[in-house]
Amino acid sequence: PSASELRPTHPLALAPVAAPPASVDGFVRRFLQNLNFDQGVALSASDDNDRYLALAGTVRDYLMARWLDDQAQQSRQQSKTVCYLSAEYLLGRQLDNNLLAARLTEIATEALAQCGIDIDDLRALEIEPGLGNGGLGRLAACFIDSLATMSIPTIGYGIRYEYGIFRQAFADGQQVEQPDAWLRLGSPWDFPHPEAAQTISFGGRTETYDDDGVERTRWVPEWNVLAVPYNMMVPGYHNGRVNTLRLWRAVATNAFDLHTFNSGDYVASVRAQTFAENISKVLYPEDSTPQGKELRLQQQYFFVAASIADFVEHVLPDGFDLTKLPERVIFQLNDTHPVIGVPELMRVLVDEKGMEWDAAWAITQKCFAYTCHTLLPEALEVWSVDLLGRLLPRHLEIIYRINDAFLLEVRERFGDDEMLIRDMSIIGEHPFRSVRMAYLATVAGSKVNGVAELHSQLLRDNVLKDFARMWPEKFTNVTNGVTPRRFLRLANPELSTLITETLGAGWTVDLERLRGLEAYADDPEFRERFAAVKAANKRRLSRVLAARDGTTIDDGHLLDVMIKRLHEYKRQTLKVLHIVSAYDEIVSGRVPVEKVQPRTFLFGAKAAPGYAMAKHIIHLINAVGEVVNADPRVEGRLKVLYPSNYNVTLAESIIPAADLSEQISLAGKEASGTGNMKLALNGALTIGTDDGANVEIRQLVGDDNFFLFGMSEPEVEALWADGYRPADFYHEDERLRRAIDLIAAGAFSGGDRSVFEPLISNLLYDDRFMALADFGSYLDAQERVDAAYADQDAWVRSAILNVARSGFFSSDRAMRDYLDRIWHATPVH
Ligand code: OAK
Repeated sequence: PSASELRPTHPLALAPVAAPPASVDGFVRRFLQNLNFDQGVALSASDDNDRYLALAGTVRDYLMARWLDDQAQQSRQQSKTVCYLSAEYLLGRQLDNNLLAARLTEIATEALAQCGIDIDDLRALEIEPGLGNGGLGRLAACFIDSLATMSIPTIGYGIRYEYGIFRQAFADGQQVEQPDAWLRLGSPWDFPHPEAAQTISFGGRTETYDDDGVERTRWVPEWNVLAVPYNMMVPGYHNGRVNTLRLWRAVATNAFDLHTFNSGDYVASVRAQTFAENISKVLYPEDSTPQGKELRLQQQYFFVAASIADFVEHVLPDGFDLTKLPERVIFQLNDTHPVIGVPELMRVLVDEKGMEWDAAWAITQKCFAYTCHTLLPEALEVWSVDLLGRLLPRHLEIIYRINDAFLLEVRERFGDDEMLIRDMSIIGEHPFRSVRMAYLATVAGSKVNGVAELHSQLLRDNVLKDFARMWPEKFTNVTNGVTPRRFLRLANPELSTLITETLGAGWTVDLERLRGLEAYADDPEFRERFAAVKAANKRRLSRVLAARDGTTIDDGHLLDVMIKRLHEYKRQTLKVLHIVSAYDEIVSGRVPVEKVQPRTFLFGAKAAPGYAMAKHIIHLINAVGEVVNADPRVEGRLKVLYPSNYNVTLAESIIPAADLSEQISLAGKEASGTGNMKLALNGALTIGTDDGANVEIRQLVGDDNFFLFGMSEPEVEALWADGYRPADFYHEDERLRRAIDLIAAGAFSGGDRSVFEPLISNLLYDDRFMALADFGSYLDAQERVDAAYADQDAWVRSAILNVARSGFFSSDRAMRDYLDRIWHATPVH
């Protein structure tokens, strides 16, 4: 018989894929099998990395049957799939999350113990996939976790960067960046599928041709690369669901270098290959400050074009009627990075599938929705028309046509107001002719959402106000959320146990149940246990820091944490000014040292490598830390810690230990924040401005359990309109003057006044984010913190109430909101 006539007949070949038995015995067998047959070593000869890889492989094996089943179901079923398009996924370590999801934690621990292995030793080996910068990337990771847990058919699409976010080290207090070779020890969690590769084209020109009397356009590209998918498992929590995260890697095509190769220049042909593979080489380390680099546009088009083609060709059944596409998919645009997908889908429908423009546009508009994650004007992505036209000539034509039709609509609606037309055009003219990606997304999307109430309001009122006037129903809010599996259950096992013993187990997937803890806020025994958990988490963090940096957290210290990207709008400088002021008050004898509440200030933050001011701030934090930590006059009272290379793994140790959460951005600048949610959920009290999701946190936890300070957004606007002069605040506030003078005088730079001069003059004469204006109010709030912490009983009560009232911030709730307001997809069990 020919191969095509062969059919499986063996009973094993006919049976569905089976997971190994969920027992210690079953786990041991599979683990040893993987160690021997996949890693090629005997247990006795294996090292920790072999063992880690075999362990990861074993966990994978348990999830495999469900995964294969869910993938098969995806093409059979008729229900809608959420395709989350994101240039970043900041996943964090996989092992523990996957063990937890599959209910294997105890079994695996015991199985390895019976093999003479401490599972903790293997846990520590995993290098987290840092395929994101900060909030936006971590949010994507929380969302896909929730979608799997809620059994929503989802594919996360993104890029498999060979190098993720850089490793941060400090040299003389200054940031140095090192490459993050996260794949170097193997990548047990993903599966390459070269057979499902897509060819992605770039460059060239367009031409028209006659198609049976109809004039059509086609793209004649100049070069191409292969996009090879790597699939990762996204297991739901305790529900057997395993969704897929599909990350694309760029590989050179043969066609690409054939010409050069044939001409005999082998070296040039290899160079060409390197050029193609550069596309997925490295994550751009800029958070909210796009540089308009060509390679970045290549990355964006590369992953979005591959994802759309993948969905249309591989996920949908053969012969699918594309007019029904909106019933089967919603492409959610995670900020503007994937927005080039809009003209790409138009190109596929019109040029490749021969659809009429209007029909294709109606479909496209239903298939996309756009989430905006910023308010900073410099974060709104624009691409120069020159660059876009060179790299994607057909897409530029399509964008022009979309814009023409859109501007006609604007004229119909608002008349020939040329100013308005210029303001709303997808094509901007200044300072250079460019495509405004947020506008394209807003025009194309079925919905546009902000990520917290205040942020969505400001989008409607300021950033996208003309669009909101035109299509009020398009705009909606979905307040962000965080996954309680990683950020409570895994990160804070002791608190999780206490909650489960108090309320039962259901809270992990129904976080509003934490409300039940309110009843225990006044229970002395519960309070004592809660306080003991916090103390234990601080000791655990202290051990982690001791092992990596040789630093510790002293007993009895209030742990005050500020963990987030380093950015001027987040105002790490305001925090430093507070520390310098507290230090100055003691050493100048203005406050007796024994009156000071002992505090450890902990920072975690990376700066974009090209962001000079952010790097000055890092240097200042380290410089202040060095002086404060070495000064016997404040010993035991003030301490500054700045562990390098803050990432998801470190966050999981810091968050459960924190007492105070610093959320001190200038009002109107932080879209939402999600660290604020994680910290409140773990019983830290927030000191914060009325910004982003802080507003909702405060409303929920109550004013008594939150330290509010600073100007409100309208007050910020008013002061700005008035002509803000930071130096006035410097002259009027003695504490501020003393703190700034101390830095300026070189107290933290060995007497050298030049070191922090750029930072000081920026504060005094520019201070775009108004740190000086909020300083007085901030210090007053910090005094309230000290007073509150002195009453430990009351503090613990507030901390419990923070946990009890943070259930709203589960990403499960956020996903329900997206499903109801935007996606209209349903679970498939
Ligand atoms: C990154 C690049 C471009 C635009 C925005 C970002 C970004 O990370 N934004 C952050 O998104 C988070 C998730 O929505 C928010 O919590 C942060 O406030 C926001 O800065």
